[in-house]
Amino acid sequence: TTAGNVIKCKAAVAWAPKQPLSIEDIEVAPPKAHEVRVKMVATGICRSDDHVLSGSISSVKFPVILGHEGAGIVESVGPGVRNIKPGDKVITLFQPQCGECRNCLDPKSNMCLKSDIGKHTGMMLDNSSRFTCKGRLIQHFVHTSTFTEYTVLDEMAVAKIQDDAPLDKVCLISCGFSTGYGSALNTAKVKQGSTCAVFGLGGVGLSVVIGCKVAGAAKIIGVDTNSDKFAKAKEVGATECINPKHYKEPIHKVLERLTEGGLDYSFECIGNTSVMASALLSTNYSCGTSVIVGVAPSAAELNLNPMEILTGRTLKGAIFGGWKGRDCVPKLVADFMAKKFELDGLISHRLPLQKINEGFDLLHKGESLRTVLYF
Ligand code: COD
Ligand code: ZN
Ligand code: ZN
Repeated sequence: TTAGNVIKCKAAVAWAPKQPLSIEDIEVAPPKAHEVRVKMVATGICRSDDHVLSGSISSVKFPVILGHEGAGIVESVGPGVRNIKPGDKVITLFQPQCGECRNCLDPKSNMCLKSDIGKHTGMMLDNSSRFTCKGRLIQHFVHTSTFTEYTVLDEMAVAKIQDDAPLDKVCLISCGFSTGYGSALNTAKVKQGSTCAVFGLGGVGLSVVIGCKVAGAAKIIGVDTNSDKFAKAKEVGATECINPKHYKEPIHKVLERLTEGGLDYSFECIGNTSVMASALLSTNYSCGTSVIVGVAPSAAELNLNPMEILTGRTLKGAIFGGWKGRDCVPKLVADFMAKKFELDGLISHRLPLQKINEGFDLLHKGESLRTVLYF
């Protein structure tokens, strides 16, 4: 039995920014109080992992085990863990839910104050690490670290899911899918019969399209400067797609015409502040709602004429689609199992952990929607 003992296993370690990951033998300490050790089964590669690797999130300390879109099986639990036991299937939560802080207690918020996003302590809640490699301490990443055969998670960062869920698919519920889907359902609260536009048709944008479709939107317009993205967008629910490069006039004018006075909802899934402004302008001046989903460069600022809001528009945003992880992720998995939505269309590649650098190359080349790593 491995419970209570250090586990030696393989992990993809990021020793320094701007370098390929390196597959190493690491040691994973047993879980302490209110912690869970998980054998990873599948993990997606997300753009945020790449942002860290490229050095653009400078507060993350190295060496670190990245990865935050994971699903696995509980190997052992530390003292005090009540609702999770060895053998349970779980999804990792980079946006944790401690259940006790001011934001966890507010039904409108999912921004648990114990989250490590932005702070990047790189540690478990007790301020220590469970990973070592070649005698060196290795940092955790946003309470998850999924690019390893075994990881240790604080209980607040673990969602227990049903036993029959396919982990190689539902791992996407851990980040990319839920971020887009929740932006439509929770943040915008898209209504039946409404008109929507989704700017940026990558994996996150497609998940917004799926959310708009599930909400019963009448029009879902995909907007992308790369027309190669349109076929997949239509496959998952876009009713039409437009390429801003094909028009002389600004894209918000085109959308205003297509929707007779502006959209009910728009979503920016790129991380470009000028697109954020045009997404806002393309909504109805009085009753439109625009949601920021993409993460802009940290120094970027949004340029708006206040009159665009004064007339009644709403501008919103959310991390992780507004979902409270431990409460909502099991329900999202149940909805997937009940075929409310599909995830297959979002997975473009599957690779073993050993080929993780190929997965990042596919991301850089724009060839992948989501690469899922298996163990
Ligand atoms: N106009 C229209 N389309 C454009 C433009 C433009 N000016 N520029 C680029 N695009 C298109 C590209 O052709 C591409 O199809 C799409 O926009 C962007 O897609 P990807 O594949 O680069 O990005 P995704 O879908 O993987 O999404 C990642 C985001 C860009 C949304 C990124 O900001 C993100 O990961 N956001 C998640 C927010 C979050 O909560 N993160 C927290 C944990 S990760
Ligand atoms: Zn992510
Ligand atoms: Zn909390």
